[in-house]
Amino acid sequence: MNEPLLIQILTLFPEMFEGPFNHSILKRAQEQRLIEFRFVNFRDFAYDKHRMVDDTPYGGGSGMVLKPEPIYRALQAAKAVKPDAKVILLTPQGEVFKQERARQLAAYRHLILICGHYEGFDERIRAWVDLELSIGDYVLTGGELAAMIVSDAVARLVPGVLGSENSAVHDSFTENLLDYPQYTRPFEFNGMKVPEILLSGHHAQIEAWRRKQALKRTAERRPDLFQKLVLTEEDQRLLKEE
Ligand code: 6GU
Repeated sequence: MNEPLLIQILTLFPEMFEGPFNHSILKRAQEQRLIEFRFVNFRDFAYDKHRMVDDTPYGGGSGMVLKPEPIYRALQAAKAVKPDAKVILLTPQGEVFKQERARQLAAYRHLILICGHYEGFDERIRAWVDLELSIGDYVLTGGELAAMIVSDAVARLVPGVLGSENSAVHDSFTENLLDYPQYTRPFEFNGMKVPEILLSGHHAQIEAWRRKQALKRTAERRPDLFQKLVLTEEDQRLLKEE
């Protein structure tokens, strides 16, 4: 039995993670010991009598800045749990998180995610991390939601977390490609019918139809992804059909 992927999350708000991490696939993955989450509250590493984790910015200005010492100590404690951690800081200034990075992170045995909060953090924290990640071009109140998203995307790529039928092999085939349209019963609903091809039983034709729909949908909705695709001759033929 493999050791689980350990994801340690440094946060002032560990309770925020209770909902997302304790349901459905992430819950089962923890029960199966495929992944393990641990929370380190860096307030526990603030040793002054008020357990201060933030302070006013040097140079003036509004808002509070996370202090370096509690995060440094929490990080040392987290690293001691298991060697070879990849330390990741969640910040809107980081690399935009993509599937390719998720796949790379799923190969690690130990990830440490640091959630910034409030208005910002002391710049010196940056020196202790291997990677900075942002989940997109918008501003969140803190790194917690971003850490949940990164954790979820990485966890589902750990072997055994998903059923074999929806495996990561499928992902790598379809990366940069939007999903094809899916249908289930009933055949007709509110006058809208399921495409006949899906009832034909012709597996090769169904696969070709799905591939074509996925390609067309990607071209229309996400030209940025479409231009990254390496199209086969068959793909080019499908795109030229009616
Ligand atoms: Cl990682 N943190 C915050 N606060 N806002 C974000 C983000 C992270 N990624 C996108 N927006």
